[in-house]
Amino acid sequence: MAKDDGIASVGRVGGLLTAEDIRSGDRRALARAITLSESQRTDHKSEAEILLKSLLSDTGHSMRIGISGPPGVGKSTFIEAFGLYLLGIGKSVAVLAVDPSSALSGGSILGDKTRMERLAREKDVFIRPSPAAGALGGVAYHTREAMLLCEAAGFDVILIETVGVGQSEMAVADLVDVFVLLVQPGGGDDLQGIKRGVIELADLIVVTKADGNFSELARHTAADYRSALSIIWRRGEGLQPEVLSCSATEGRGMTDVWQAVESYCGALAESGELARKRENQARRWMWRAVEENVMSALKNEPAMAALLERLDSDAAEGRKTPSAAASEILAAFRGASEESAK
Ligand SMILES: Nc1nc2c(ncn2[C@@H]2O[C@H](COP(=O)(O)OP(=O)(O)OP(=O)(O)O)[C@@H](O)[C@H]2O)c(=O)[nH]1
Ligand SMILES: [Mg+2]
Repeated sequence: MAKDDGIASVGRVGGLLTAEDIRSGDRRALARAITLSESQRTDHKSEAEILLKSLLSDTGHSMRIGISGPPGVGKSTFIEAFGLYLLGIGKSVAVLAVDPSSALSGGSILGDKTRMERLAREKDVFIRPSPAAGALGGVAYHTREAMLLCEAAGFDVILIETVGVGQSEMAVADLVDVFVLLVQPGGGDDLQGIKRGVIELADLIVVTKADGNFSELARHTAADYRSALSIIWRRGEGLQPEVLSCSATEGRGMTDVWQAVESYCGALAESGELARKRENQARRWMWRAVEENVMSALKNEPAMAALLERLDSDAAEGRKTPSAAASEILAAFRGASEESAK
Protein backbone atom coordinates (compact mmCIF):
# COMPACT_ATOMS: atom_id res chain seq x y z
CA MET A 1 0.00 0.00 0.00
CA ALA A 2 1.34 3.41 -0.91
CA LYS A 3 2.04 6.05 1.69
CA ASP A 4 1.54 9.79 1.63
CA ASP A 5 5.15 10.66 2.11
CA GLY A 6 6.05 10.86 -1.52
CA ILE A 7 7.09 7.27 -1.99
CA ALA A 8 3.73 6.23 -3.32
CA SER A 9 4.11 3.63 -5.96
CA VAL A 10 1.32 2.28 -8.02
CA GLY A 11 1.53 -0.22 -10.76
CA ARG A 12 -0.18 -2.37 -13.33
CA VAL A 13 0.10 0.08 -16.19
CA GLY A 14 3.28 -1.32 -17.56
CA GLY A 15 5.15 -1.72 -14.30
CA LEU A 16 5.85 0.25 -11.19
CA LEU A 17 5.03 3.94 -11.22
CA THR A 18 6.27 6.19 -8.43
CA ALA A 19 5.56 9.75 -7.41
CA GLU A 20 9.27 10.33 -7.75
CA ASP A 21 9.14 9.28 -11.43
CA ILE A 22 6.58 12.01 -12.05
CA ARG A 23 8.47 14.61 -10.02
CA SER A 24 11.67 13.87 -11.88
CA GLY A 25 9.94 14.80 -15.12
CA ASP A 26 10.00 11.33 -16.66
CA ARG A 27 7.70 11.78 -19.68
CA ARG A 28 6.76 8.15 -20.06
CA ALA A 29 5.86 7.92 -16.38
CA LEU A 30 3.75 11.07 -16.75
CA ALA A 31 1.95 9.64 -19.78
CA ARG A 32 1.30 6.40 -17.91
CA ALA A 33 0.00 8.22 -14.85
CA ILE A 34 -2.45 10.16 -17.02
CA THR A 35 -3.59 6.92 -18.66
CA LEU A 36 -4.13 5.49 -15.19
CA SER A 37 -6.25 8.46 -14.12
CA GLU A 38 -8.33 8.22 -17.31
CA SER A 39 -9.04 4.53 -16.85
CA GLN A 40 -12.59 3.41 -16.22
CA ARG A 41 -11.40 0.62 -13.93
CA THR A 42 -11.95 1.22 -10.23
CA ASP A 43 -8.59 -0.24 -9.23
CA HIS A 44 -6.81 2.06 -11.71
CA LYS A 45 -8.81 4.99 -10.47
CA SER A 46 -7.92 4.41 -6.86
CA GLU A 47 -4.27 3.92 -7.76
CA ALA A 48 -4.32 7.21 -9.64
CA GLU A 49 -5.90 8.84 -6.62
CA ILE A 50 -3.13 7.56 -4.36
CA LEU A 51 -0.52 8.86 -6.76
CA LEU A 52 -2.21 12.26 -7.08
CA LYS A 53 -2.58 12.54 -3.34
CA SER A 54 1.12 12.05 -2.80
CA LEU A 55 1.87 14.63 -5.50
CA LEU A 56 -0.62 17.28 -4.40
CA SER A 57 1.97 19.41 -2.64
CA ASP A 58 3.97 19.50 -5.89
CA THR A 59 1.08 21.04 -7.83
CA GLY A 60 -0.08 24.61 -8.23
CA HIS A 61 3.16 26.11 -9.50
CA SER A 62 2.33 26.27 -13.20
CA MET A 63 0.56 28.93 -15.16
CA ARG A 64 -2.71 27.44 -16.41
CA ILE A 65 -3.85 28.84 -19.73
CA GLY A 66 -7.02 27.84 -21.58
CA ILE A 67 -7.09 28.29 -25.35
CA SER A 68 -10.50 28.17 -26.95
CA GLY A 69 -12.34 29.21 -30.07
CA PRO A 70 -14.60 27.97 -32.84
CA PRO A 71 -13.54 25.12 -35.15
CA GLY A 72 -10.90 26.20 -37.64
CA VAL A 73 -10.08 29.48 -35.90
CA GLY A 74 -6.44 28.38 -35.62
CA LYS A 75 -6.14 26.95 -32.10
CA SER A 76 -3.67 24.19 -32.93
CA THR A 77 -1.56 26.44 -35.14
CA PHE A 78 -1.58 29.08 -32.41
CA ILE A 79 -0.56 26.57 -29.75
CA GLU A 80 2.33 25.40 -31.88
CA ALA A 81 3.58 28.97 -32.44
CA PHE A 82 2.92 30.07 -28.86
CA GLY A 83 4.46 26.88 -27.47
CA LEU A 84 7.61 27.42 -29.54
CA TYR A 85 7.72 31.03 -28.37
CA LEU A 86 7.46 29.92 -24.74
CA LEU A 87 10.26 27.39 -25.22
CA GLY A 88 12.33 30.18 -26.72
CA ILE A 89 12.03 32.21 -23.52
CA GLY A 90 12.99 29.21 -21.44
CA LYS A 91 9.62 27.84 -20.33
CA SER A 92 8.65 24.20 -20.41
CA VAL A 93 5.19 23.56 -21.86
CA ALA A 94 2.51 20.91 -21.49
CA VAL A 95 -0.39 20.87 -23.93
CA LEU A 96 -3.64 19.14 -23.03
CA ALA A 97 -6.71 18.96 -25.21
CA VAL A 98 -10.37 18.77 -24.30
CA ASP A 99 -12.25 17.92 -27.44
CA PRO A 100 -15.88 16.95 -27.00
CA SER A 101 -16.14 15.96 -30.66
CA SER A 102 -13.32 13.48 -30.20
CA ALA A 103 -15.08 12.23 -27.08
CA LEU A 104 -17.99 11.37 -29.32
CA SER A 105 -16.21 10.23 -32.46
CA GLY A 106 -13.35 8.41 -30.80
CA GLY A 107 -10.65 10.95 -31.47
CA SER A 108 -9.52 13.25 -34.24
CA ILE A 109 -6.17 14.09 -32.78
CA LEU A 110 -4.20 12.84 -35.75
CA GLY A 111 -4.66 16.16 -37.52
CA ASP A 112 -3.44 18.01 -34.44
CA LYS A 113 -0.36 15.85 -34.15
CA THR A 114 0.71 16.93 -37.60
CA ARG A 115 -0.22 20.54 -36.93
CA MET A 116 1.92 20.58 -33.82
CA GLU A 117 4.68 18.60 -35.43
CA ARG A 118 7.48 21.03 -34.68
CA LEU A 119 6.34 21.57 -31.13
CA ALA A 120 5.98 17.83 -30.55
CA ARG A 121 9.62 17.29 -31.48
CA GLU A 122 10.93 19.67 -28.80
CA LYS A 123 12.44 18.44 -25.58
CA ASP A 124 10.67 20.61 -23.00
CA VAL A 125 7.23 19.80 -24.33
CA PHE A 126 4.58 17.30 -23.42
CA ILE A 127 1.50 16.96 -25.64
CA ARG A 128 -1.49 14.95 -24.58
CA PRO A 129 -4.66 14.57 -26.60
CA SER A 130 -8.03 14.26 -24.92
CA PRO A 131 -9.24 10.86 -23.82
CA ALA A 132 -11.23 9.22 -26.58
CA ALA A 133 -14.24 8.31 -24.49
CA GLY A 134 -16.54 9.65 -21.84
CA ALA A 135 -19.01 12.42 -21.24
CA LEU A 136 -17.84 16.02 -21.38
CA GLY A 137 -17.80 16.42 -17.60
CA GLY A 138 -15.69 13.28 -17.39
CA VAL A 139 -13.27 14.43 -20.09
CA ALA A 140 -12.74 17.75 -18.38
CA TYR A 141 -12.43 16.06 -15.00
CA HIS A 142 -9.64 13.87 -16.36
CA THR A 143 -8.05 16.95 -17.86
CA ARG A 144 -7.95 18.49 -14.40
CA GLU A 145 -6.10 15.45 -13.10
CA ALA A 146 -3.78 15.45 -16.12
CA MET A 147 -3.09 19.12 -15.45
CA LEU A 148 -2.14 18.41 -11.83
CA LEU A 149 0.14 15.58 -12.93
CA CYS A 150 1.86 17.90 -15.43
CA GLU A 151 2.32 20.46 -12.67
CA ALA A 152 3.91 17.87 -10.42
CA ALA A 153 6.20 17.03 -13.35
CA GLY A 154 7.36 20.63 -13.21
CA PHE A 155 5.98 22.22 -16.39
CA ASP A 156 6.01 26.01 -16.24
CA VAL A 157 3.03 26.53 -18.48
CA ILE A 158 0.03 24.29 -19.15
CA LEU A 159 -1.96 25.05 -22.29
CA ILE A 160 -5.41 23.51 -22.40
CA GLU A 161 -7.06 23.53 -25.81
CA THR A 162 -10.76 23.15 -26.31
CA VAL A 163 -12.91 23.52 -29.36
CA GLY A 164 -15.61 26.10 -28.85
CA VAL A 165 -18.95 24.53 -28.27
CA GLY A 166 -20.22 26.34 -25.20
CA GLN A 167 -20.19 23.59 -22.62
CA SER A 168 -16.58 22.57 -23.06
CA GLU A 169 -15.50 26.18 -22.82
CA MET A 170 -17.26 26.52 -19.49
CA ALA A 171 -15.50 23.44 -18.22
CA VAL A 172 -12.08 24.61 -19.39
CA ALA A 173 -12.61 28.14 -18.06
CA ASP A 174 -13.15 26.44 -14.71
CA LEU A 175 -9.76 24.72 -14.90
CA VAL A 176 -7.47 27.59 -15.79
CA ASP A 177 -6.09 30.86 -14.47
CA VAL A 178 -6.53 32.70 -17.72
CA PHE A 179 -8.94 31.88 -20.52
CA VAL A 180 -7.88 33.00 -23.99
CA LEU A 181 -10.56 33.15 -26.65
CA LEU A 182 -9.38 33.03 -30.26
CA VAL A 183 -11.63 34.63 -32.86
CA GLN A 184 -11.56 34.83 -36.66
CA PRO A 185 -10.96 37.97 -38.61
CA GLY A 186 -14.41 38.84 -39.90
CA GLY A 187 -17.20 41.35 -39.92
CA GLY A 188 -19.91 42.07 -37.42
CA ASP A 189 -21.64 38.83 -38.36
CA ASP A 190 -18.88 36.82 -36.75
CA LEU A 191 -19.16 38.86 -33.63
CA GLN A 192 -22.80 37.86 -33.40
CA GLY A 193 -21.91 34.24 -33.99
CA ILE A 194 -19.92 33.92 -30.81
CA LYS A 195 -22.22 33.56 -27.88
CA ARG A 196 -22.14 36.37 -25.43
CA GLY A 197 -21.75 33.89 -22.59
CA VAL A 198 -18.51 32.68 -24.14
CA ILE A 199 -17.16 36.21 -24.51
CA GLU A 200 -17.91 36.77 -20.85
CA LEU A 201 -15.66 33.83 -20.00
CA ALA A 202 -12.73 35.36 -21.87
CA ASP A 203 -9.86 37.00 -20.00
CA LEU A 204 -8.11 37.79 -23.25
CA ILE A 205 -9.34 37.83 -26.85
CA VAL A 206 -6.95 37.20 -29.72
CA VAL A 207 -7.88 37.71 -33.37
CA THR A 208 -6.03 35.05 -35.39
CA LYS A 209 -4.69 35.00 -38.96
CA ALA A 210 -3.66 38.67 -38.95
CA ASP A 211 -1.52 38.23 -42.06
CA GLY A 212 -1.69 38.61 -45.85
CA ASN A 213 -5.17 39.48 -47.08
CA PHE A 214 -6.58 39.15 -43.58
CA SER A 215 -4.34 41.80 -41.94
CA GLU A 216 -6.71 44.72 -42.44
CA LEU A 217 -9.78 42.69 -41.58
CA ALA A 218 -8.13 41.42 -38.40
CA ARG A 219 -7.42 44.97 -37.31
CA HIS A 220 -11.06 45.95 -37.81
CA THR A 221 -12.24 42.83 -36.02
CA ALA A 222 -10.06 43.62 -33.02
CA ALA A 223 -11.50 47.14 -32.93
CA ASP A 224 -15.04 45.72 -33.16
CA TYR A 225 -14.41 43.41 -30.23
CA ARG A 226 -12.91 46.21 -28.19
CA SER A 227 -15.99 48.35 -28.59
CA ALA A 228 -18.33 45.42 -28.05
CA LEU A 229 -16.52 44.54 -24.84
CA SER A 230 -16.65 48.02 -23.46
CA ILE A 231 -20.43 47.83 -23.81
CA ILE A 232 -21.02 44.39 -22.34
CA TRP A 233 -18.36 44.48 -19.64
CA ARG A 234 -19.94 45.41 -16.39
CA ARG A 235 -17.94 47.86 -14.43
CA GLY A 236 -16.19 46.72 -11.28
CA GLU A 237 -16.47 43.04 -12.10
CA GLY A 238 -13.01 41.80 -12.92
CA LEU A 239 -10.70 43.13 -15.54
CA GLN A 240 -11.98 43.96 -18.98
CA PRO A 241 -10.25 41.59 -21.41
CA GLU A 242 -7.61 42.96 -23.71
CA VAL A 243 -8.05 42.36 -27.45
CA LEU A 244 -4.94 41.48 -29.46
CA SER A 245 -4.22 40.04 -32.86
CA CYS A 246 -1.60 37.61 -34.07
CA SER A 247 -0.40 35.51 -36.95
CA ALA A 248 0.54 32.04 -35.84
CA THR A 249 1.80 31.03 -39.27
CA GLU A 250 4.18 33.99 -39.32
CA GLY A 251 4.85 33.74 -35.59
CA ARG A 252 3.83 37.36 -35.00
CA GLY A 253 2.07 38.67 -31.91
CA MET A 254 3.25 35.92 -29.57
CA THR A 255 5.20 38.31 -27.34
CA ASP A 256 2.13 40.52 -26.96
CA VAL A 257 -0.04 37.55 -26.03
CA TRP A 258 2.48 36.31 -23.50
CA GLN A 259 2.87 39.74 -21.95
CA ALA A 260 -0.89 40.15 -21.68
CA VAL A 261 -1.24 36.71 -20.08
CA GLU A 262 1.61 37.39 -17.68
CA SER A 263 0.33 40.75 -16.61
CA TYR A 264 -3.19 39.37 -16.19
CA CYS A 265 -1.96 36.51 -14.00
CA GLY A 266 0.44 38.82 -12.16
CA ALA A 267 -2.42 41.16 -11.25
CA LEU A 268 -4.55 38.22 -10.11
CA ALA A 269 -1.75 36.83 -7.97
CA GLU A 270 -0.95 40.17 -6.40
CA SER A 271 -4.52 40.86 -5.34
CA GLY A 272 -4.94 37.37 -3.90
CA GLU A 273 -7.58 36.70 -6.53
CA LEU A 274 -5.63 33.86 -8.13
CA ALA A 275 -5.60 31.79 -4.96
CA ARG A 276 -9.31 32.47 -4.46
CA LYS A 277 -10.09 31.57 -8.06
CA ARG A 278 -8.26 28.25 -7.75
CA GLU A 279 -9.94 27.50 -4.42
CA ASN A 280 -13.36 28.09 -5.89
CA GLN A 281 -12.54 26.00 -8.94
CA ALA A 282 -11.39 23.09 -6.77
CA ARG A 283 -14.52 23.43 -4.67
CA ARG A 284 -16.78 23.35 -7.74
CA TRP A 285 -14.94 20.32 -9.14
CA MET A 286 -15.42 18.49 -5.86
CA TRP A 287 -19.16 19.13 -5.79
CA ARG A 288 -19.43 18.22 -9.45
CA ALA A 289 -17.72 14.90 -8.67
CA VAL A 290 -20.05 14.34 -5.72
CA GLU A 291 -23.09 15.02 -7.89
CA GLU A 292 -21.87 12.71 -10.63
CA ASN A 293 -21.01 9.92 -8.21
CA VAL A 294 -24.27 10.18 -6.31
CA MET A 295 -26.26 10.13 -9.54
CA SER A 296 -24.38 7.16 -10.88
CA ALA A 297 -24.73 5.28 -7.57
CA LEU A 298 -28.45 6.00 -7.64
CA LYS A 299 -28.91 4.92 -11.23
CA ASN A 300 -26.81 1.80 -10.83
CA GLU A 301 -28.43 0.59 -7.62
CA PRO A 302 -30.27 -2.61 -8.65
CA ALA A 303 -32.83 -2.25 -5.86
CA MET A 304 -33.85 1.12 -7.32
CA ALA A 305 -34.34 0.21 -10.96
CA ALA A 306 -38.05 -0.67 -10.93
CA LEU A 307 -38.97 2.24 -8.68
CA LEU A 308 -37.03 4.75 -10.82
CA GLU A 309 -38.81 3.58 -13.92
CA ARG A 310 -42.24 3.78 -12.30
CA LEU A 311 -41.69 7.22 -10.75
CA ASP A 312 -40.23 8.50 -13.99
CA SER A 313 -43.49 7.85 -15.80
CA ASP A 314 -45.60 8.87 -12.79
CA ALA A 315 -43.96 12.29 -12.90
CA ALA A 316 -44.08 12.53 -16.69
CA GLU A 317 -47.75 11.57 -16.89
CA GLY A 318 -48.86 13.74 -14.00
CA ARG A 319 -49.78 10.99 -11.52
CA LYS A 320 -47.29 12.51 -9.10
CA THR A 321 -45.72 15.92 -8.84
CA PRO A 322 -42.00 15.93 -9.74
CA SER A 323 -41.09 16.97 -6.21
CA ALA A 324 -43.16 14.18 -4.60
CA ALA A 325 -41.57 11.63 -6.96
CA ALA A 326 -38.11 13.00 -6.15
CA SER A 327 -38.75 12.72 -2.39
CA GLU A 328 -39.85 9.13 -2.87
CA ILE A 329 -36.70 8.34 -4.86
CA LEU A 330 -34.45 9.87 -2.22
CA ALA A 331 -36.21 8.08 0.63
CA ALA A 332 -35.92 4.75 -1.17
CA PHE A 333 -32.27 5.41 -2.04
CA ARG A 334 -31.46 6.20 1.59
CA GLY A 335 -33.13 2.93 2.56
CA ALA A 336 -31.22 0.98 -0.11
CA SER A 337 -27.90 2.54 0.95
CA GLU A 338 -28.51 1.71 4.61
CA GLU A 339 -29.42 -1.82 3.61
CA SER A 340 -26.25 -2.32 1.59
CA ALA A 341 -24.11 -0.77 4.36
CA LYS A 342 -25.23 -3.50 6.80
N1 LIG B 1 -3.20 32.72 -42.76
C1 LIG B 1 -3.23 32.06 -41.61
N2 LIG B 1 -3.84 30.87 -41.53
C2 LIG B 1 -3.86 30.23 -40.34
C3 LIG B 1 -3.24 30.78 -39.18
N3 LIG B 1 -3.43 29.92 -38.16
C4 LIG B 1 -4.14 28.88 -38.66
N4 LIG B 1 -4.39 29.07 -39.97
C5 LIG B 1 -5.10 28.12 -40.85
O1 LIG B 1 -6.41 27.92 -40.40
C6 LIG B 1 -6.79 26.55 -40.55
C7 LIG B 1 -7.24 25.97 -39.22
O2 LIG B 1 -6.15 25.97 -38.32
P1 LIG B 1 -6.11 25.03 -37.04
O3 LIG B 1 -4.93 25.44 -36.25
O4 LIG B 1 -6.23 23.63 -37.42
O5 LIG B 1 -7.44 25.47 -36.32
P2 LIG B 1 -8.14 24.80 -35.04
O6 LIG B 1 -8.87 25.91 -34.38
O7 LIG B 1 -7.18 24.04 -34.24
O8 LIG B 1 -9.17 23.83 -35.74
P3 LIG B 1 -10.00 22.62 -35.05
O9 LIG B 1 -9.06 21.87 -34.15
O10 LIG B 1 -10.47 21.83 -36.22
O11 LIG B 1 -11.11 23.27 -34.31
C8 LIG B 1 -5.59 25.84 -41.13
O12 LIG B 1 -5.75 25.72 -42.51
C9 LIG B 1 -4.44 26.76 -40.81
O13 LIG B 1 -3.39 26.67 -41.73
C10 LIG B 1 -2.57 32.04 -39.31
O14 LIG B 1 -1.99 32.59 -38.38
N5 LIG B 1 -2.60 32.63 -40.54
MG1 LIG C 1 -7.20 22.00 -33.44
